[in-house]
Amino acid sequence: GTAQIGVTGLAVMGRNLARNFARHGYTVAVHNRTYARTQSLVTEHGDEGTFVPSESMADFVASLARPRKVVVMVQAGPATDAVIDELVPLLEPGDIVVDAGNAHFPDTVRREQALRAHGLHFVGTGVSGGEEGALNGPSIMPGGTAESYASLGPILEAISAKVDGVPCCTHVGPDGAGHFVKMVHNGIEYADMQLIAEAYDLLRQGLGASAPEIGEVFAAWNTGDLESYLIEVTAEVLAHTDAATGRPFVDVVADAAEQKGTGRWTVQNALDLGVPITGIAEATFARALSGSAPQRAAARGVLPADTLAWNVPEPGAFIEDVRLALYASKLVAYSQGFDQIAAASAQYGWDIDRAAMARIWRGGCIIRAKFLDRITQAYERNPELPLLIADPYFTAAVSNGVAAWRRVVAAAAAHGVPTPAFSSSLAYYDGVRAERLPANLIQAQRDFFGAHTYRRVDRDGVFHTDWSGDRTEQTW
Ligand code: NBP
Repeated sequence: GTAQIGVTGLAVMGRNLARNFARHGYTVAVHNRTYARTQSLVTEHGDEGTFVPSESMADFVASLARPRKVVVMVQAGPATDAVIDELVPLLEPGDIVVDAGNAHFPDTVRREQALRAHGLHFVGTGVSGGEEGALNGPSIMPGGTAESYASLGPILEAISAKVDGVPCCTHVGPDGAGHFVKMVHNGIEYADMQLIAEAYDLLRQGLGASAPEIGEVFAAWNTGDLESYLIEVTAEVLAHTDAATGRPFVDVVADAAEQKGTGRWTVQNALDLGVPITGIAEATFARALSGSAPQRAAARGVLPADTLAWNVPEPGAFIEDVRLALYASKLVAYSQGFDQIAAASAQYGWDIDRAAMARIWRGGCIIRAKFLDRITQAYERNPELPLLIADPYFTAAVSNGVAAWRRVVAAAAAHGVPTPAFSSSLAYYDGVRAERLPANLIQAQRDFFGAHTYRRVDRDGVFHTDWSGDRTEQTW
């Protein structure tokens, strides 16, 4: 065979990835379970490059140059396993199977192990940016062996988004590292979206501003520290008018948020690792609360809303407070997400370079933003940095916003406006910087009822007090 790369699974994502490869001059073998999709790709876009269509998996594999590189872009879960099972007997040692779907990283770890036993490279790869990104340049997060990246990497880098000429693609780490990092990316996206939604709600309730007016505020914010794809999208959505009613579009959209599950995976993993990602967790739960129809119906008219009349005396100052609070909360959410990457990297032996992760998220993905450069710089200054907001730039940025942050969270609480992500981010900030937390009392309680022992501030060692007896202290 002569094709340099193959794509099997030609629904929206796979079709656009195949076109992206072809547009970059690669000869692309294409295959799909249902042949009609393969035919329509070649009929509609055959002029964009060189496609080699095959009806059978065997012909598809035979059309590829060795070592073969096969990108699998099918539904995550059993469909991915079915395609892998079909591929493996047709491949030879040294060939590379790339799973570019949204697999859960433990599945990727399992598949990598299974394919390694056949002498095959399995590269679980996060691909962000939706269908538009797949076609015009996504952020790409490949796991797998360094050996596989040597031949696969240049092709993926070629089709990835570029920022300042730098590809938004790098080798993340072994086995499940790529899909893990994509998962955390999505978790951070949840937090970022929730924070933006809370800022919108504060401006709506505090100022009585209309959606288009708030859209103008977001458009202005997009020229400063907050500049990002999500802020830009927010401004556009808020400015949009519903054709049917003539009302602002967001005013006719039902307020029950849905999710496909990557936020949940992120939070579940954070609980396993013991990493407090309060921003992502609150964002995931806020979506769940918004969708809790029976509970919301039961509360309506029974639990008094108590939203006090909110007359903000100086709208300009309030808008600036919300902006500062949003930026500080966002820094906390990102700091937490990068902590989770560090913890997973240590736990699973991945050696992930956090500076590089922030770099490949600058383009092609949903959380793309200028400020990610700041994160890269922080981890370049100190690759072992234990807390992002302890880096000098971020410490200054958070300190600059902290008074505004407190005013906004306090005012929201006083007026009955829920700000779970703003509030929990502030609580995290106050917790992580506290000289002394009330965990001393937790330890004392645990020792009282469960003899769980405690440490002392004045002496080394592990101690237990005989609570049910004479209350003398024993060294454990
Ligand atoms: P879908 O997730 O809708 O999957 C459809 C594709 O899977 C079709 O090619 C279909 O073949 C194939 N397929 C299925 Br379903 N079962 C199969 C089986 N047992 N054997 C072989 N093929 C099978 O496609 P998509 O929306 O393009 O998404 C592809 C992947 O990309 C998914 O993992 C998804 O989670 C991920 N994704 C990522 C983003 C992003 O922003 N990164 C966005 C959207 C999706 P058929 O044509 O014969 O039915």
